[in-house]
Amino acid sequence: MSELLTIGEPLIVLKSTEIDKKLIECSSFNKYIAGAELNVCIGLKKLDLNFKYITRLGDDLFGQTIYEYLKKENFSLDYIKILENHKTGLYFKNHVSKGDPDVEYYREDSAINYMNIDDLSEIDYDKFSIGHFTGITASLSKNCYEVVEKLMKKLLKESKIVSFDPNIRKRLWENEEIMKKSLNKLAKLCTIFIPGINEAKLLSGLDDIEEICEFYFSQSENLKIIVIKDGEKGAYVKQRDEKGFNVSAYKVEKVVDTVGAGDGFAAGLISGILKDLSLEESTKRACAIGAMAVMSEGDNDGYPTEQELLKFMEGECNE
Ligand code: KDG
Repeated sequence: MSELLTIGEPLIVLKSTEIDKKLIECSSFNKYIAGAELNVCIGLKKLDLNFKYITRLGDDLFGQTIYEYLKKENFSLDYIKILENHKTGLYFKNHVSKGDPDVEYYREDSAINYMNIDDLSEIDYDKFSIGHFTGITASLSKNCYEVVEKLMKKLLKESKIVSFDPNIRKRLWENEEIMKKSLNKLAKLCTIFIPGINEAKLLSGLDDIEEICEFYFSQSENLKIIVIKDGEKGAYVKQRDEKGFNVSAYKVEKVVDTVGAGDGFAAGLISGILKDLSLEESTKRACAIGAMAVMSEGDNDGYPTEQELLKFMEGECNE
């Protein structure tokens, strides 16, 4: 069966229990597990799909928490290592009733930053049909950028599907210029590009959606599909040399937490591809999981099982 390969930094997130308070005023927090690519894996796990997650954890309490979780959830531990005397990434976020929360990261020098391209020699690429990457991992350090770039190049060379979500976190980059240049460079190494609409505008410097697609298709022959996420509006899908189409969003009763919705979207899209569904059907699954994700607390708690997903997609009418 086809399988996904991804790499990323797992994090502990401490989320405030108090609503609409600034982080500095918050005194009570709940603990969750997060991390963009780990969220995608959790999404695929819930859907009973196969993947392998490459990462490094510190040998601290947070690393242990994440390792125990991965073991309990039956993750393959083949490419997961605990590094002695290293730290695991941590972040805080507040609880907002509208918009995106404030976040504060403690992840400089965490275990994953000590990975380098030599660590990739142990990977058996044959069994993977898709690789998924985000700009978050690439932003963490020079080592992490090189590892992501190398993996993307390797999978491309092996004619695999390579999806890339720029997942912009400005504060993780040295400056905006470096961020744009680096993310646009990585976008050349993917076959499916999955930016949010505002990310696509910022990275391309363009406003019009067709011009944005043209910009990315013309900068790389590798790129076959662009799926642009547009929150409440759904997504715009464009295949090279074909007419683009829109996929509507699913109705969200109440937004509880927006973080992790994009990873849910990616998990939905990838799940459709792994199941050999059409691009339209895969994007519908993506929109549905994105909608389900924003209706619950943690970064990945709202992700559905296959049954829950199908029920939601049948029950909800597209807006
Ligand atoms: O996409 C969701 C992620 O942003 C979240 O789970 C934590 O990886 C994370 C980050 O760096 O913000």
